Amino acid sequence: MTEKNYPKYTSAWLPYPMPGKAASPKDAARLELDAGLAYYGFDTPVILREEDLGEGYRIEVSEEAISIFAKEAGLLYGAFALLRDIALGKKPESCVQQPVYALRMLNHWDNMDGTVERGYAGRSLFFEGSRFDYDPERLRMYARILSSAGINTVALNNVNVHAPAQHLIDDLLPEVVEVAGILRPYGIRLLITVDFASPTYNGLSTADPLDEAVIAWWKQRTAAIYQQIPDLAGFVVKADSEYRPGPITYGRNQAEGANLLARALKPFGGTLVWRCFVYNCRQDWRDQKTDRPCAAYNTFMPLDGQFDDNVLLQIKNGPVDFQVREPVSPLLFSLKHTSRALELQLAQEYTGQQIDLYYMQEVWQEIFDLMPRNNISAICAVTNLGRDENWAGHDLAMANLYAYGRLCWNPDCLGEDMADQWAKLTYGKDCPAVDTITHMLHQSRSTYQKYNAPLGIGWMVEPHSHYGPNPEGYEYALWGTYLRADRNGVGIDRSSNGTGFAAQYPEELKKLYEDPTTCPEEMLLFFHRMPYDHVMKDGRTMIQRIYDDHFEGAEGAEQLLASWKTLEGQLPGDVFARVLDKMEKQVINARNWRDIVNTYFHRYSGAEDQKGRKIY
Ligand code: GCW
Repeated sequence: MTEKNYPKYTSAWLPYPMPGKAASPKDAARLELDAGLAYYGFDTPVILREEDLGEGYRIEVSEEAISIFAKEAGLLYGAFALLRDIALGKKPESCVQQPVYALRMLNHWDNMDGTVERGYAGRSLFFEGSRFDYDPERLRMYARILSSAGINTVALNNVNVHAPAQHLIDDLLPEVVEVAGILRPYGIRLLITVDFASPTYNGLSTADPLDEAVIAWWKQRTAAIYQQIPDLAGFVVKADSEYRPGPITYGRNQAEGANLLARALKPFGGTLVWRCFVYNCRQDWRDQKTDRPCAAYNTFMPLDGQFDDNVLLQIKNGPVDFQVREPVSPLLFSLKHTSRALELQLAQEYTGQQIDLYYMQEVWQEIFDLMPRNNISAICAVTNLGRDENWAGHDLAMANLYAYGRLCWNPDCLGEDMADQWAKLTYGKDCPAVDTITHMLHQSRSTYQKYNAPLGIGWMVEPHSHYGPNPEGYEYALWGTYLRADRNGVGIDRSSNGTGFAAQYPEELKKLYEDPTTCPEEMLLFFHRMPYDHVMKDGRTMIQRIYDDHFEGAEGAEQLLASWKTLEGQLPGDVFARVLDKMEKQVINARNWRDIVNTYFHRYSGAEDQKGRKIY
């Protein structure tokens, strides 16, 4: 199924020639080592030795040789780690490594018509025209890139299961089997995203999770799938969320729905990944009691302890929806008897759509600073990949994929500068552009946040597309996304005097967030409704801080562009030109955000900018 005129792809951070087809992870490890060691001019022999360390590996370095002890995918992880050190100019050292999380997942939101929901890197890598359509060679490249960062599980199809993707578990299964076969030698396993109502597309009158015929149907179907794909990681489900069917549709609760599928998967060692993104998406903006961030906790906490042990509740990092600033979801702290996966979003839906630069390491660092890493047992991210030549649309957005893979392997890597590593691996450790690129990546988040929705308020985006400013675009909509700005102030009181959301946190965090004087200022308007003349810690009024941030943010975008322009001639011409194009667009976007947000609040507050800058 090779696509004609398929473009040539960048090799991401594995610059040496793509080795031939591997039959097994061990085989892939050998081929990668042979190609990589030759490319980096490293001549100490590297020997692969079998030892059962699960997915982990042990490296032993002596004068004469380097040995990697592991089995299967562990050998590949060891090989990639060794090659990484060599590429970064580090002297290989003896070590033992184990991944912290067994499931290190990517969710593609790809539809079989070839579109990608919230995709900013071209069309689907896997589908086109309502069928599978991919270049097998490119899927091998994809698999080795993922595996070299540490990712081991992928779901190809969107959590919103659009036709004909509901047939991936029956009529289209043979093609899923083929993809599984391409990914397997790189240690990558598949998850299939299923539609909770599947039995009803197959002759049953209901998908009620307690119905005997439904239970039997899932058991039989799951067994048939495992016969074809014995190493399938399991199923992913988005249920009772944004108009998707789920147990509530049939008068049952989330645990009853999840356990139905978990029990079908259990005999085969499969995991049921069940998303917690459940909220009322038909809220009336006049309803001031319902508060969307409270929803997931309110739905799932009462059921803690009722989920089977192979259910993994997948929880978005924030309680709303991947906004530019959100606190960590309280569910990640509170569930005690149910396994949890943290869900991140590499696709930059609200963070610049792979036009604006937005490097995420700091975001994740803040999550892990608050949340002990054993609060979760797996990590998942919505991918930022597509058919674009450079995989992620924006060449520099690949830094997020790299850092993400490393994070899933071991969050301790957050202590390393993964932006610097990524730039060195991608462009060569001696490339003169590395320092500037690393600096730009580190500047990118604060720049973007400054010109975006201020102080944790979120939204303010163009409805549907979610790119660019539209302060009241969602204000009177059904999605529970309100700012409630007026001439006196802005924000929602989520303390005990308000919606009570802050009380979902453990005591210490609750106290911190409840009180506007201790609440981190970046999240002030998430937790509190504040007047424009509220005095911030540095003595500025809140409105002045909003104005200043927006002017600084837009200037920051201009500086990023200026920095990039200094790199002409230091990078391949096509890379330079592609990123230049994105950065020019980012500057326009940043100016729009600056002017629209400042004007919006100026009109409500009537406050003048103390520096007399132009507000419309
Ligand atoms: O934020 C919303 C996105 C939807 C997405 C949904 C989800 C896949 O705008 O596009 O649907 O989140 O996470 O399920």
